[in-house]
Amino acid sequence: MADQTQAGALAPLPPNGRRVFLADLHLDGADTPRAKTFRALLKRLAAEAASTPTELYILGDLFEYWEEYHRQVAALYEADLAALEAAHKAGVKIFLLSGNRDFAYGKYVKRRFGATLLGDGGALRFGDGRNVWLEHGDLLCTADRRYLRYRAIVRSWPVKLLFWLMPWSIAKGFIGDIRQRTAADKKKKSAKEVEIDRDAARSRLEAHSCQLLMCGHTHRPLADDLGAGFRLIVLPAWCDTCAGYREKAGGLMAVRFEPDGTPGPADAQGKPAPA
Ligand SMILES: [Mn+2]
Repeated sequence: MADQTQAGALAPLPPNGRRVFLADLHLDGADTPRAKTFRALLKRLAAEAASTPTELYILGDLFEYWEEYHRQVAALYEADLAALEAAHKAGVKIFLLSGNRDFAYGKYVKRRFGATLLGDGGALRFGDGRNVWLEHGDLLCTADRRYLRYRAIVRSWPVKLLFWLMPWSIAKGFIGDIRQRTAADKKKKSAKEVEIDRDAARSRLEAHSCQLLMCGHTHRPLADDLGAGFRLIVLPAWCDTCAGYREKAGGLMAVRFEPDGTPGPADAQGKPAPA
């Protein structure tokens, strides 16, 4: 696993700055409510960035599928990419972690919306002094052995080379096939297989000298202590709730977003909560 701790890492937020953390948007190129709310949120962040340093962290599975070998992939997500680009131009800093769906990020997203790629994980420092480790969460589902084997294969260079060489007409078929299999596979998985391994989470925090681990992937939101001062937050899946987390001077809080991008208080499940 690439150690990204140095990539702009551990920089505390400027006093008036804010960060937004989202995961598992699973955008598919259609004008779904989850896509429209995301674009509305980007517009709002763009407006805020004029007066407030604003950072957006996407903890993987922004897109249902991503690679940069075929221009047809980016074309599919044009409305979302245009919204990300507009936010970037307005000053929003955008950080992407690899998901199990969208791990093949490269030059395109850097050029198009200035994305900082954090790959399989990255660290940052909160205003309250805590060091925070971010990752997608698939590597922490250690009971899901079949997926972890598959993961190693699809990310290997021979498979990448194969996809690079493949004409779009054939690649498209493969992608549809992978999506169907993943969906069918998900239904077959046991509860344990889709759970974050708490020991693995704790080891990760110890290895990177962090106290809080934030991830997504399981679509089972959670905010829990791991003991010895360590804490785990599994973000709600945006595709289910249009919710996430926000850090500003007051600390870290769960938020959900109205269709126009207005934030409101939420609980750890991403459900509306009293202010
Ligand atoms: Mn995932």
